[in-house]
Amino acid sequence: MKDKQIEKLIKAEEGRQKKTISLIASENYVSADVLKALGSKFTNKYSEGYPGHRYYKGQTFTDQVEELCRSRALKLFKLNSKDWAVNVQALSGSPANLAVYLALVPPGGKVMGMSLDHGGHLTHGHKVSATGKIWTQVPYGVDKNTEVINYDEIKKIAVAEKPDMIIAGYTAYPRTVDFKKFREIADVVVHPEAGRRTILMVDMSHFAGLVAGGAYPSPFDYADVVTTTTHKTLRGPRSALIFSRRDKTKLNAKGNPVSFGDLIDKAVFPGLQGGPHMNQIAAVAVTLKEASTPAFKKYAKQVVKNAKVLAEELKKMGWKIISGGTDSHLILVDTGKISGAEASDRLEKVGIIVNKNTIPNEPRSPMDPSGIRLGTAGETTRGAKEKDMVKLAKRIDQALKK
Ligand code: DSN
Repeated sequence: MKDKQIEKLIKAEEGRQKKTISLIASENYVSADVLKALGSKFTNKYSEGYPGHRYYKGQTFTDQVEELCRSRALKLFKLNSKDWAVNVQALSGSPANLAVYLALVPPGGKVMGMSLDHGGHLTHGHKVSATGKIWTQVPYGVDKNTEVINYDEIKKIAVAEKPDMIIAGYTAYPRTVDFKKFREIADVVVHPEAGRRTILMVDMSHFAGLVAGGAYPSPFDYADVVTTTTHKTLRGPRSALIFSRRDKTKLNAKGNPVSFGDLIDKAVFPGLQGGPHMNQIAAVAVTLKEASTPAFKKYAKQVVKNAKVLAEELKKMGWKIISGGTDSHLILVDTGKISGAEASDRLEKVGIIVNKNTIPNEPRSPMDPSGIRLGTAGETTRGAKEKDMVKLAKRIDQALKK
C-alpha cells in the first residue's frame, strides 16, 4: 500500500486479531473469498435502483451479482421466490430494521420489542434510537424468575396494547425462541381498520448462521418479515437482508394492496439509502454460498456445542449464567461483585475480548452494567472444540476472580 499509515494500522489490527480471543457474540472471522469480494472493483460502481431498473448505465454485472445474492439468500433458508421477497441492499442491521418500520408501521404506531436490558436491540424501539422516536415502543421482557421468555405475559401485553408490529429475535438472549407461539400471539391482535392482524417481524441477526446450519429453529414458517445482519453467526461482511412474505400486503393511499416486499424495497431505496454497496452485496453472495455447505452445518452445530460447554464450565466455577445456560452461540454472565466493565477490562488484559452487557432488570446502567456477553461463533471458526472451551472457562474464571 502507498498509504503507510493506514497499512500500518491494518497490519496492527491483523496482529491484534491473531493474538487475542474474541468472544464477542456478534463478531466472526470471514473467509479470504469474502474479503476479496469486499475489496473488489464493484466498490467503484453506483447502482441506485434494483436489478433491471437502475438509474445509471453500466449495470450488466451489478444486476447479476444482486440477483445471485437474492437467489442464494432464498435458497439458503429454503424459501421459494414465489412466496418470499428478499432485499439485499440495506447497509447493515439498524437501517434494515428502520426500513421495515418505515415501510409497514405508520409514524407514531406501536412496535412491541424486548427492552434493551432484557436482551432486545436498540432498533427494537428503544428511546435513544430513531425507532423509539418515530414509533412508540411497547416493551416486554423475560420472566423475573426463569429469565426466559414468558409467552403468556407477552400475550397479555399484546392484547392490552394492540401493537402494529411484534418483534422477536434479540441481541442478548441465549435461548431458543418459540416462533409459533409468537405467531399465535400476533394473530390474536386484530386491527380491523387496517384489515389485518399484527405483523410479526423476527430479527434473526444473531442466530441466522445457526438457522442456516440447522442448529436453531427457523422463524420462516411463522414470521411475516425476517431481518438479519450477515456478519455474526452467518460469518459474512457487515450487511443485512430483509425477507418478507409476498402474500402480505398493505393498502396504499388509493386503497390498493401493495406487497410488503415492494414497500420494503421502496423504504430501503429511495426511502433511506442511495446507491447500494455492490462490493458488499458480492461479499454477501459469497457468504451465502459458503453457508450452504455441509462444512457450515457442522460449524453451526459446533458453535452451539462450544457455547453449552463454556456455559456449563463457568457455572461449575460458581458463575451465574442468565437463564441457567444457552441454546445458541451466546452466553450472558452475571459478573457478581465486579461490574461488567471491570470484567471486560480484566479479560482484555489477558487477551480475551468480550463486551460488557446489561442483564435482565439491570440494577446498574448500560455504560456500567452487571454482566458480560460471550459468544462462540468466532473461536469456532478458528477451530475451537469443547476441550478448548474448558480451558477458556478456566482462564475467564482466573481473570475475574483474582
Ligand atoms: N452490536 C450488535 C451486537 O453486538 O449484538 C448488534 O447491533
